[in-house]
Amino acid sequence: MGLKLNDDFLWGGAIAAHQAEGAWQEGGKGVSIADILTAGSHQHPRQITDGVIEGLNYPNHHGIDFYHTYKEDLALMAEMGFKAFRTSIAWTRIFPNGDDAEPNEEGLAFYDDLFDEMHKHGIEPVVTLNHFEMPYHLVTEYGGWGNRKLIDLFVNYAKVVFERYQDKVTYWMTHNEISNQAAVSNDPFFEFMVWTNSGLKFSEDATLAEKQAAMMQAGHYELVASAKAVKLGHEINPNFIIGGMVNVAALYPASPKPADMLAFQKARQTRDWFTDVHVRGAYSTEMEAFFEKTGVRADVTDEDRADLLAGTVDYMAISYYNSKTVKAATDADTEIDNPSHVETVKNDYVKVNDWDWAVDPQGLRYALNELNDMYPRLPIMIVENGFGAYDTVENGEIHDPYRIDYLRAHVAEVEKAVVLDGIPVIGYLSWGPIDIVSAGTGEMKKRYGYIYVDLDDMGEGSGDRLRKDSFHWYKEVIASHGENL
Ligand code: P53
Repeated sequence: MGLKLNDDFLWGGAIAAHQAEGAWQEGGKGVSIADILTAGSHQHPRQITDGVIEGLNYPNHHGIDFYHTYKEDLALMAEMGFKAFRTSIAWTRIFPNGDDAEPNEEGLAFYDDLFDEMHKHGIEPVVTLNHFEMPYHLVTEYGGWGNRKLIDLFVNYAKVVFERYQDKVTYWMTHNEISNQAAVSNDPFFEFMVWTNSGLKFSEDATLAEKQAAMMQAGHYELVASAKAVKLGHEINPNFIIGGMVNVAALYPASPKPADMLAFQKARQTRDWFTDVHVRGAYSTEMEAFFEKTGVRADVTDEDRADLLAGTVDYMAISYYNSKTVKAATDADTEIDNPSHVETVKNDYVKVNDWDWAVDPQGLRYALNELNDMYPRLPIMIVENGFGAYDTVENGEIHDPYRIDYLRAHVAEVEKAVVLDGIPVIGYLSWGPIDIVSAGTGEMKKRYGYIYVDLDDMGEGSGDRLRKDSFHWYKEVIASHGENL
């Protein structure tokens, strides 16, 4: 028998609208930035196309058809005993273009039904406002989050949904994984992150410094928009619990060599500066020094600073998948002041999955302790954790011991963090409780679910839902409050 968590702990799972709903042109929905991302793979990055191009595969167009299947899908979550379920509102269902004068009633009605259905099962909705799916029109007409006007457009969208669902939703978060874009590099994955976070696309000849400046300016507007939404949300319903959301990869230095330690520390500051503004309402002194020196993030007003301070978050939502080990890029680094001076290296102490993500359960306990060291007593909700893997179906059964192993090991570390370390973790929502389209690669075959969905990378298949072995395992975990792993 293992450790046990309290009755009010929020066990459940999490998805995002663009990876699940499909129905990309139904109910008055507009085109989002996810609708022009092609399918990729571990080897080939997803392409960002100029609009939708005939003949290419855009997996988010079909998702898993959750827009039509949510009732049967939620019934399966309820069968596992879910206490909470996280999804996002597709901004483009509410404001198809992002700057429409009036919201789209059909989109609003869809989420009314979705949240009502959750409550019928006693499942608490946990809602992300902006999960990699801003209206594409805001990119083509405004230049994405590089434009200050996005602040008001976002806050207006937040106002509409806060008012509409004020009696149905308590737990909110503003931007999904806002800090993914923080580590600027020439890696194609950075291009993907800054697109999904900010709707920014760079020309071929843009320098790293230019990319960094654009990202930091956009990030600043996103943070101001988040803070204004938090303040407004509390005015609309003081009981709202509104958070920021970041990916937390546990960070380690490659060696105790002083230059590696400094590189590790700088990588951590890069990872954490968005969190810092969400929680403290101000930029860290390290970030201020960096801005000062480089002259980036030019447009920051006194009013912005006041807004940031007035809209600090009630909790932090985090995703955790892996750890990352870093070293100084060169021995000559006397002035490690830029993320590009940090190199990620393989850690021989941890294994990787088929997509080279380091599997490190203890790193989750480490990351939770570290967060509580930085922001003592701030509630933390784990809103993503899971194992992307290939599954095979044999006679209608899916045996996924590798997934159970991953989840068991991570949940055990969460329980140690809560019970033994006293970290205020309020929930554990694993990623993709039902198979969905991968964000990073656009594949269906990178599966996280307890529930198998019979669709392939081309979106072909019956769409049938099947319970994997992990389904029965997670049901028992929840029923025993985490005691039976
Ligand atoms: P996929 C990068 C780094 C960490 C998490 O990812 C990330 C990403 C972007 O892929 O994404 C989060 O589907 C994200 C989800 C996503 C999930 O992790 O690439 O919030 O939308 O599906 C898993 O395996």
